[in-house]
Amino acid sequence: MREDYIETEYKPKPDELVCEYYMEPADGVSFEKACNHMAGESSIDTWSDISTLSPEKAQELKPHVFSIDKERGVVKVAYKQDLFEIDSVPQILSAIAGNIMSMKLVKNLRLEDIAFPKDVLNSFRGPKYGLNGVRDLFGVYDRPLVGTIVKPKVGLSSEKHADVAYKSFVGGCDIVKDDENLTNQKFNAFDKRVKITLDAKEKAEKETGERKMYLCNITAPTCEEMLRRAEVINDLGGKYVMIDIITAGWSALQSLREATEDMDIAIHAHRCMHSVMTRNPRHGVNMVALAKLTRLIGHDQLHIGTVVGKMHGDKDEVLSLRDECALDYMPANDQLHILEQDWGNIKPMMPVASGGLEPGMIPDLYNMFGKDVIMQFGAGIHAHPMGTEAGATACRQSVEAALENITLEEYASNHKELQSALEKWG
Ligand code: CAP
Ligand code: MG
Repeated sequence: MREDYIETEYKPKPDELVCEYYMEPADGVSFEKACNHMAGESSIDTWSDISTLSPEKAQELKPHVFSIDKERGVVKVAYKQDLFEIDSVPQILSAIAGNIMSMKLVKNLRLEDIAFPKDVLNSFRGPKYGLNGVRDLFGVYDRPLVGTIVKPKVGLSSEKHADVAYKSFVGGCDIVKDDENLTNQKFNAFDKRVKITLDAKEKAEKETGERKMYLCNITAPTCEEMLRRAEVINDLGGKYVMIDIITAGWSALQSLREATEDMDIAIHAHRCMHSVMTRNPRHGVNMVALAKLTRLIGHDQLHIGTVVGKMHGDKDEVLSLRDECALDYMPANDQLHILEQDWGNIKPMMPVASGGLEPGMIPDLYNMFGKDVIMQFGAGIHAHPMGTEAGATACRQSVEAALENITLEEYASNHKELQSALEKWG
């Protein structure tokens, strides 16, 4: 190990990818040693002296640890883009969040953020629709979009699934989404479910005069099958797919984005299992980094958390995620471990707030996120005392109240669905 990667005077160059890490060395290991090994092992070095790489080449490709804050455990590293296959998220992650996470030399290590240089940005498509394209799909510009996840996650027949979707749509949902556990099971096979749920969507569109979208889960055992499922949806006139980004894997996400370039299909990114990596504030990968990779690849919308609902994620974290999804330029924020990112031509994604939401939370969500968000309700619609349709209606009523700045209690006095929701959830 060369152990000369620390250069705090160094200024990152435009052809370098910058990573911010949180670092805790193991007992008895100096901060500097841990930083050197982390930078070396993620690029051109290993645990003992090697002479296979010429000194000239090592000089050209070596990483630079250009910022160290021992007190806060914050380290920044600049990596030459030539170290990477710049259009491969799996390869980039194998380097910057790979074996270094397992080294005994570190007690804890967390990849907080990645800033992509222009050449990396330009080698990805980014979202095809993005935030504004999603709005165009619905023709809705002046309010948050309301979605639901059919519940329970698994167990319903395809017919029952389509019926719950229909009731959600006519009640007021813009979006109906499959749950993450539902793919292609015996009780609710993919091909049948897509067909009859899209039929239910069309029926509801005719009856309500609103554009509706069905986000069918195409997560599959192989990329081939995942893409077949996307094509089935496209052939049936569906406009959306949902994919589970962590369990499907980054190659699947890149393959899907490539394939949808020739289809009229938007991509909804569901992130279950992310907390295995993101929840521990001292180790793993910050969700912000995963969100940026998802945007780079080109998914149109991503779950970001809610603050008020059932999932972990404080306001700082959720709003950072929202900004990283939705802004064209992200300013650096040292306290929040955010690196500066100019997104160039990569479109913004639509953020999705989901997890333990019910109609009474909508004003708080609206205050936090404004109108550029999809608010998604599972049990908060299907557990409504008057049923699914009324649950969806209660959500739309609550959105109206929030937009008009009327208290929910007042609005509920002549809107019985909202009244019933407030009685149940308080
Ligand atoms: C929500 C949900 C979503 C989570 C994902 C669930 O259902 O369908 O998958 O929101 O979490 O299965 O829990 P409810 P996140 O509305 O009934 O809670 O958005 O944090 O990724
Ligand atoms: Mg779910």
